Amino acid sequence: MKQLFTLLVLLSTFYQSNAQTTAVNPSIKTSKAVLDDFMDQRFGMFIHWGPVTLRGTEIGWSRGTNVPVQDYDNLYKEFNPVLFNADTWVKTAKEAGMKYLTITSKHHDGFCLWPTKFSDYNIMNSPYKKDIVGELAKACKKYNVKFCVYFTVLDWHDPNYPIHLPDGKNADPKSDIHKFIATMKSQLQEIVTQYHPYMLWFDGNWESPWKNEYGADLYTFLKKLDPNVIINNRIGASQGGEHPKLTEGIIGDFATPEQKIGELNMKNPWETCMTICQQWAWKPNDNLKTLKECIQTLAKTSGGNGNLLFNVGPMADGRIEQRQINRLKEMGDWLAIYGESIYGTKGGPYKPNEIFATTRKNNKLYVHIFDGKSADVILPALEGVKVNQAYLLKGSKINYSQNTDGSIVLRLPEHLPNADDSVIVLELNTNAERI
Ligand code: FHN
Repeated sequence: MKQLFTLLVLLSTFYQSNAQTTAVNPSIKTSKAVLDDFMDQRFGMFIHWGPVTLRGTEIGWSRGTNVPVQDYDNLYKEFNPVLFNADTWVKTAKEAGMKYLTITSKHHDGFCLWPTKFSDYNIMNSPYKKDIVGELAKACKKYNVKFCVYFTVLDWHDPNYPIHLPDGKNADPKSDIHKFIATMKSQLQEIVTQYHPYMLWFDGNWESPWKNEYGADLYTFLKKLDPNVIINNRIGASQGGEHPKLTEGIIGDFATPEQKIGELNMKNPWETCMTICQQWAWKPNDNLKTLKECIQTLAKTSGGNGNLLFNVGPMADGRIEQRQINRLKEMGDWLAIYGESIYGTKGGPYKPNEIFATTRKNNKLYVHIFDGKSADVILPALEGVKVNQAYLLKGSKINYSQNTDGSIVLRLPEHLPNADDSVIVLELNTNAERI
């Protein structure tokens, strides 16, 4: 009996301590005010870049698959992006209407785009010898774009990380995950104290060596360095399957649906990450998304109350492809007219669909019309809501009626101003954000 009791005490102690180490002290979590500011930005640039662009294959994932490991790991010796200009990249983001920029400081291939003291596998040992991360941080400050950093918790190049190839299964017995984490913390301390990122975008949390308690410890460590740094939900161990929502026990400040528009969620912050082409890193002749896809993705993301982190893959010489720049400029031109219906708005109250999405701010409900084919768009009734007036944003009045059940009928003009997304403003008898 005594042995059984001892065993029960040991087990409960183990589980209690384990539970404690996988949770984060609520008092250090990012404040609502900081997260609200992040969600008001709505639109950011993601950049996946590294020596692999010399091959035009996928960053990290092509190491040991499309490109032999030996070749891949020596690409940095040829990497000399002499046409890289941080101001040009940041101005491209700004002209696209993007409010923040996230650079892959270190992706799964382990190559570091800043002069870290904790790994020789970094940009200063390439022919280029300049601090890419630092240059971008400076340019973001100059052009008032929020600077953010992507960092992976898996590193197939580092001998202390147990797995050395994409989808590798057998942990290397010569590896040492605790030394790996110590190096990671030193590198993150460099990044946070030298470049002061607005947000840290973690990735790579799905492989077996990464434990939830490592993520809890890392979140706590980072918050001691900067209590206001925003951290995504890929710092704790993945719960399997798609990148998780922000449910109980998930460590991080916002959810990260990938290559798809997240679901309408008025409670927990989320940000969709998506490629403007198909590959994250640059690939010759990759499929570029149409302007309709780009604008409607942004509108539906905002309509779902989320942000869009839209990815470009710069080329090996340091330039972003002109066709990607042109597409982003077209998005910026749309936002120059309709940005009021995106930035600083809330999503909902309707679930985005193929006909329309809605965003809202104060007493205004913005109806994003994606398909002007039908003469009318009918919005289901909203309790206690009356429409006082309706008009095209920056345009003429819209005929409308409200049925006895409260549903709203918008009579679309024969020609809408924008085939991809024309925005109708409904001025309501109440604060639209409280519906
Ligand atoms: O493996 C990475 C991938 O290369 C890319 O960085 C995306 C961006 O969200 N994240 C991982 C796949 O989920």
